[in-house]
Amino acid sequence: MEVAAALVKGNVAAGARAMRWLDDRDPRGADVVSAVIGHTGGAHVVGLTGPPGAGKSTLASALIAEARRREHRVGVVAVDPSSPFTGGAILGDRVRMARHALDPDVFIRSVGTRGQAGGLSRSTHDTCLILDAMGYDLILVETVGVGQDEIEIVALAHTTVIVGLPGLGDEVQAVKAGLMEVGEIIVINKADREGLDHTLQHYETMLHLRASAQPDAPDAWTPPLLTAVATREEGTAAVVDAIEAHGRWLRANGEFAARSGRRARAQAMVLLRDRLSTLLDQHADPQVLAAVEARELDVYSAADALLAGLREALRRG
Ligand SMILES: Nc1nc2c(ncn2[C@@H]2O[C@H](COP(=O)(O)OP(=O)(O)OP(=O)(O)O)[C@@H](O)[C@H]2O)c(=O)[nH]1
Ligand SMILES: [Mg+2]
Repeated sequence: MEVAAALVKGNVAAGARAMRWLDDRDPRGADVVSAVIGHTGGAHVVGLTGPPGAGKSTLASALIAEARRREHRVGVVAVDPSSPFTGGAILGDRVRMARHALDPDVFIRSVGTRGQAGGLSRSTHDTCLILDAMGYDLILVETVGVGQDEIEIVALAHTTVIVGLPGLGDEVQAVKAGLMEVGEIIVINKADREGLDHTLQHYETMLHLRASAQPDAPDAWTPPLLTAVATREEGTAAVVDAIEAHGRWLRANGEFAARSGRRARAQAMVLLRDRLSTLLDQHADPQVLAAVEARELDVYSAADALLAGLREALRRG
């Protein structure tokens, strides 16, 4: 298959086409995935998450610059959680990373939901897979840490970087949303702003509480607490150091492959649910539905009848 062969050689147009097919649910997308799967598994997927405006895109741009100096090839996935409303944010993402637009070793893509349940994680996963096959060895996934969908996405990365900022407010929300439990590297960005010491103390306490809640393991990962001024690229080399260190830790513990495996497994379930939902729409017996609507049949019996109908349809192929 031409597109698959070209994209594993790093051809950008072929990669973009495969991503579009996957977005459009064009069956050629699935063919590409099955053709390139043997070329995947090498990329280190890093989730960057935190409250709106924390400086995630600016930080991503600085991390790209540093990672390029270290000869990484970098893919970036900017996740757009609520498509109709985030035109501005995505535009901001593009602007902040624009200086890398002409670098062939950097590939930046935005993904949205298109209104489908699970659509966000599906598009993110598909995009990461294609980037991985294209030979991008470091993939940054930027999400706003607000919704459950986004938390699920970051939980599936190899490494999760929480981006906080001085001043209490939104980042407390992020902590409440359970992000703190999944963060492996904490970066307080906008360290040039007031209230840094207070915020650092707050995060130190959180990390301390988290560490004491976990059983002692000699080889456990201790999340570093870093500060950065992304606009001036200050502290950003240390963030790349931490990402690389976490990558080494994951590989040394067999966790790298384990996390990739869990991600693939979760993705298979997402696809299965997606297909079942299509099947349900196709095979839901209109007579049963009409009977429920007319209140001739209760909803529980209706669900049983619809499921029996679906089983029968599946048996017939
Ligand atoms: N003072 C200061 N401003 C910064 C820093 N990093 C980013 N900014 C500014 O903060 C604003 C938001 O930055 P973004 O990188 O768009 O933040 P974001 O987290 O990607 O925002 P969303 O994607 O909309 O959630 C921009 O005006 C940046 O220039 C920093 O370290 N210090
Ligand atoms: Mg952004």
